[in-house]
Amino acid sequence: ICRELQKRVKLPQYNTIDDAVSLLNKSKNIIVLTGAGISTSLGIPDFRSKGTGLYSQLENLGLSDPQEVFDISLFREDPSIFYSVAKDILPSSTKFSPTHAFIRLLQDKGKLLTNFTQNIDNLEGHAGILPEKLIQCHGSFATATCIECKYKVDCQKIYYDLKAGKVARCDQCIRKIREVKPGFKRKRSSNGSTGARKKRQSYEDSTDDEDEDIAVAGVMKPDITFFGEDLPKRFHDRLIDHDRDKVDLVLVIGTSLKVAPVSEVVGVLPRDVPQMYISREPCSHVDFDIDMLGDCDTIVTELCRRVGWELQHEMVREDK
Ligand code: CNA
Repeated sequence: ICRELQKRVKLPQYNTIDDAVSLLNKSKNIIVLTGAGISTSLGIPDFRSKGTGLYSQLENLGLSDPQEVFDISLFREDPSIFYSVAKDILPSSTKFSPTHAFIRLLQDKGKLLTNFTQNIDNLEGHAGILPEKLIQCHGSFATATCIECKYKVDCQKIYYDLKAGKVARCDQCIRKIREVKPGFKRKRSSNGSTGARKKRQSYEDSTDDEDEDIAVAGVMKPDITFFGEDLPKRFHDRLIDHDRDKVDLVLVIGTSLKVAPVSEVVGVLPRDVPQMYISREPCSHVDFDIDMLGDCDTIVTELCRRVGWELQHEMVREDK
């Protein structure tokens, strides 16, 4: 989308939280652009928050640039780096945050044009955002594909490997390897469990035939977009061909807007469409009309209160 990019100029008529409330009230086609900040209240770390973000935790992996964890060439070389980190982002429950519930509320009020999410935790679906209103710009953990034979599985199939930080291997590759080895027999390990199960505990340490088969089988890669990979075609099609002429308000929540091309979304939308930003830290490289800095769950709850909408969520305290 770079070709379409323009430097945004602030609209002088929108400044205050009252302006934000009136914009929410009158808008009918809102683009909500979200990032990792909307899931941190659930215990899922973001990338760049100092101290708690994943990048702060990656120094001990000896990476010169923490983004390398999501670099496709490095994944092909050594998938264990990604697998050692993925378990932290993969949600262990279907719980969603008050901010997810707020986006759902916009949908229920008929105001949500599209939720462009950079998140890969798949929690928008659990919050009830309709697939036709959701663009998962960086894919998600919902499915995984073998990097060798392209065999696709539901991520539930590799969930235990993901959660254990173990590199998941492709079942279809393993089957094929065994088909060409007719003498192969499944072995029992000394503790009575099958060799395959033993592999799940530690294929790296094992030396038996079965474990060697598994270790050379293709690696499963969750269908998230790594640096160096194209974004889904739907992202561009929806933004340029569908949303650009309809949008009447842009709401950016919980993202540092540092990852292109999603960071460029704000620059390709019509200049007269107001844009608001909700996050803990200011976003110095974009001129939003209204910046609301702080915890996003608190801010959306307050916005709902002022608009007169009831935001129902177990984490939202009702002050009478
Ligand atoms: P980021 O660069 O880490 O930025 C997150 C932003 O959210 C920062 O500006 C924080 O200050 C802010 N923030 C954190 N917590 C809150 C909060 N409670 N309230 C308000 N603001 C908060 O992450 P981005 O999303 O900008 O970067 C895009 C990457 C992150 C995408 O490629 C994702 O796939 C990737 N990611 C996703 C997840 C997830 O799916 N939950 C987790 C970690 C990383």
